[in-house]
Amino acid sequence: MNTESRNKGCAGFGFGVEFLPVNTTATEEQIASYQQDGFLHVPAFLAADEVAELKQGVLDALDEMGSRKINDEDLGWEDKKQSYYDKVFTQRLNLHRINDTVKKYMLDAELGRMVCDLEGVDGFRVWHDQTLIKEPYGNPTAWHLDDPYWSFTSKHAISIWIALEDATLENGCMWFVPGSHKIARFENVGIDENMASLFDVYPDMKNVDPVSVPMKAGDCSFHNGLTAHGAGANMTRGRRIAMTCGYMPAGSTFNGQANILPPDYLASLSVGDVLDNEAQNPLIFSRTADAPAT
Ligand SMILES: O=C(O)CCC(=O)C(=O)O
Ligand SMILES: [Fe+2]
Repeated sequence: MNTESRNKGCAGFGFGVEFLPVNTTATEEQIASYQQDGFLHVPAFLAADEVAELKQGVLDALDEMGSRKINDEDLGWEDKKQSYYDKVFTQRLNLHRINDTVKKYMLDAELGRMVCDLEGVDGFRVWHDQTLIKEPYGNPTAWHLDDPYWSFTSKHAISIWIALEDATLENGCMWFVPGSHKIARFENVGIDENMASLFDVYPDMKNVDPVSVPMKAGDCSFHNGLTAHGAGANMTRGRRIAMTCGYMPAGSTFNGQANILPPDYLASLSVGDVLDNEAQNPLIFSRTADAPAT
C-alpha cells in the first residue's frame, strides 16, 4: 500500500491495528467509478514485500486451521472436501483472529478510511475476512451477491479482494457486472453448479457485458455487497490465492440471518439490534470517533 495517503492527513479516527504504508488513497475519479460500476480495480495496492508478508500470514493461518473452516465457536462447518462448493475454493474464514499479519492488513485503519471514501459512509466494521484459494482445476464461482448472505442489510457493504498470486483469465480471476448494484434487491442465489441462476432473479443484469479483472499479485479490487460477481474455473496447475474481507457499515443492525454469527451471540440478538460487538465485528475506522463498543 503506498504512502501518498499519509501526506493528505487523516480526517477520522482509526481503531484498526495501525496505519500501514499501503496504497489507500482513492482519487475522486476512482470513487466516482466505484459508485457508478459497483467495483474498482486498484493496481499495485500492495508492494512486493507486503504481498509476500500477507501471503505468508495467510498460509500460516491455513496450516494452523487444518480442516476447520472458521476461527470461531464450532459452527459445524468442517471442510468435508466432497461437495461441488468445496471444489470452488479452499475457504477459511476470520484468519485475523489467529494471525497478526492478516489482522494488520485486514483491520488497517487507512484501508478503513478508503472504504469509507468509496462508499460515502462514516465507519466500517469487519464482517468477516476469508481466504479464497481456487485450487488447480477448481470449479468456477457462480454469479452471486454478497450482502444478502450476511446478518445485516445494507446498500453500503463493501469487500476487498487482494490477489496474492496473479489472477488471470486462465486461473479464475474475478468478473463483475457493472452497475448491477443499482439493480439488485436483496434476493440472492447460492454458489453452486448453476453459474447463471442470479440472472433468472435479475434478468436486467443480462443486458450488460460482464467485465473481467485480471490482476497482478498485489492488485486488489473493491466491490459493493450488491454487485453481481463471479469467477471462472482454474484451468491451470497453480493455485489462485486471494485474501478478502467484507466490511459492514458501522451502525448496521441484525436482520435475523445467522450467517457466521456464533450460537451464543446469535441467541442474544433480536432483529434490529446494532451489531457492535467489538470482538465479533471490530471497528476499523470511524469519522465520528464512536468508542468501540465491547
Ligand atoms: O474468489 C472468488 O472466486 C469469489 C470471490 C467472492 O465472491 C468475494 O470476494 O465476494
Ligand atoms: Fe462474493
